[in-house]
Amino acid sequence: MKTLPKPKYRLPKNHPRYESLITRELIVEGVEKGITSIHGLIAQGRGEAFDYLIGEKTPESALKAEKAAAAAFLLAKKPVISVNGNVAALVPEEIIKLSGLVNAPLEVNLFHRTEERVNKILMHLRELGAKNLCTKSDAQIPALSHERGKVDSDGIFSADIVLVPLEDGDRCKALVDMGKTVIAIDLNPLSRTAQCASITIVDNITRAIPNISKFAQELKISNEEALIKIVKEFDNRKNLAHAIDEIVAHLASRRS
Ligand code: PTJ
Repeated sequence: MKTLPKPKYRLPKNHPRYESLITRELIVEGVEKGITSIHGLIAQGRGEAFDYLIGEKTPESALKAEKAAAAAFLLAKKPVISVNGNVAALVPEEIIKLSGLVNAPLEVNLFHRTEERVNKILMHLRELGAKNLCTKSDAQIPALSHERGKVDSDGIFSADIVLVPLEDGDRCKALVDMGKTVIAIDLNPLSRTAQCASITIVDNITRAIPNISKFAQELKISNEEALIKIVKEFDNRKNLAHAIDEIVAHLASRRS
């Protein structure tokens, strides 16, 4: 069961934006605990704006991508889940569950990296029961000069599949250039990460991670051939175009 933060102000459960306010509270709490970067507040605001545009529910295109992501994870030889400060604040229990289901270790990889924050996030994940963690930073992603380039040689560096939730940057391209399959979760279908990932999930991470876990549970009994078919039939370009069409259709439906 998810531990929800206790807001310092009164937050009535029947408030029409209760869920959204609780999500904000999780990010604020993350910042106060030193887990989430202060820039994470801005990222959350951007995410919220795009969530409005998709109607604050998982669109069909995202469900398709979430299913393809689950199949890709089940086929992977060495999958890794990358964790940043927003992910650690919003869905820590959910990524630990997914990590167990698809046997993918968690690796903390930060844009605004400080050793103090890396250690706080690791401690936070361990306290919640995470056991499968990649904790070294002994390798470097080629052609990526900023702090996100520091990775674990047994984790992201040698992974065949990497889940990169919530980032808009050049790491995705660098990982794709290394020959990896990159699964991105990003509410902005136009971000650089969304555009260059192998499988892009345009959905809120709070819905996307439980959905991937649900599909992974369902697909666990499928044979390899069936999983390969799901991944092969998934076309990221087409699916991103579908996500944009869904935004346009949602906006049009609100015009009257
Ligand atoms: O913890 P750090 O130092 O690694 O920093 C993490 C953040 C997220 C602050 C950093 O990566 C960053 O600044 O990211 P950006 O450039 O703001 O990009 C974040 C992307 O995630 C944007 O495209 C947002 O639309 C998207 N986003 C934000 N919140 C969510 C989201 N996507 C899915 N679910 C969300 N809740």
